[in-house]
Amino acid sequence: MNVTIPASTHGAARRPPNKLPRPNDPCWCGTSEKYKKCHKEADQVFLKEERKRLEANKVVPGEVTPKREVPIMIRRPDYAETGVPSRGSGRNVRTPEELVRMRRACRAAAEVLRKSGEQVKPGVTTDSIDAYSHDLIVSLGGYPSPLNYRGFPKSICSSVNEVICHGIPDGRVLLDGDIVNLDITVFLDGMHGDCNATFLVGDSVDDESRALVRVTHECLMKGIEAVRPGRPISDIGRAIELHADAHGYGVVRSYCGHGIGDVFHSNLQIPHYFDARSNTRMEPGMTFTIEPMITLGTWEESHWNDDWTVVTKDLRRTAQFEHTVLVTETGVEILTRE
Ligand code: HM4
Ligand code: CO
Ligand code: CO
Repeated sequence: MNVTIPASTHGAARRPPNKLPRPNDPCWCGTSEKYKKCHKEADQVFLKEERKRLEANKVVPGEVTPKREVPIMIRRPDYAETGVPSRGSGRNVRTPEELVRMRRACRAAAEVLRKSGEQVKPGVTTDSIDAYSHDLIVSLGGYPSPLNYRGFPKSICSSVNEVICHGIPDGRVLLDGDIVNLDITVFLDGMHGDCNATFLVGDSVDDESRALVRVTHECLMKGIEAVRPGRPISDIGRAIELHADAHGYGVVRSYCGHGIGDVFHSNLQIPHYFDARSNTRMEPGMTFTIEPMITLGTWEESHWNDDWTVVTKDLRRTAQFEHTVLVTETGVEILTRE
């Protein structure tokens, strides 16, 4: 027999806000009751249950396969053998000739990201996606920039659910309902092109994660729209943080966008939050990445003991999108487009 459960409001199993009221403050739910008399107890139960659920379902490291080979014909970056990248020229502005080569590297990265994203489906391992991306990059005449960069063991980064960035592709299968970020960087014609996107695995991704992925993409686009010659770098993070804040999301602080060109990561830093110290002014010819990592809960992170994998401290989900962009005379050009 079907019974209709009446829609309740007070005490309903609804997610409490990230910033909880103090006991004597009014409840977050909109009544005039004090928090301690209203949702405080229900929130404690909810959060305890959620912590248990997140702990039980967290991503665990899988088997990492041996380093893939790159044909001897393909031009490699300096760190390919040693793992130690050179400092680069220190110039943030590219010459027109460098920009021709930058465009080729960036277009290739965009193609590899799109096609690798098409491989995302339940039952597939992140290692098999790494193999696919590696082979495609090599077939385009490129070197997969992450491979052996400061000893990174794989050709792409794959970051699932609570993994913020720098996930190492491994034998874990993607599950229906996961979200996964693929971060692709291609070294081609002596230049690096860097982009990433977060993909939904299967059809049963929850609405909260779908909203996170959509808003994270909006954060990237708002950051890009803030790029203008003569303006300080801090405009970018201000635009991103404003949009994340409006949705109650966190902005990861320890990883920033970066200058990119003949080196994978140059000294130029692009924070995704407002930082008044980022007062360097954007100049036509600068190339850098914008790659906000946005979290459902806290922006604080912890690290696996593999030296690479960064996860949210509260194990809630996080998403990221990235483009490599060029500052033009009038605004911005997205380079990682096909
Ligand atoms: S290494 N992806 N990313 N990412 N590094 C292998 C795959 C990688 C990074 C990275 C985002 C921001 C900054 C960096 C970086 C130094 C400090 C050496 C310049 O490594 O800034 O590296
Ligand atoms: Co990185
Ligand atoms: Co990057």
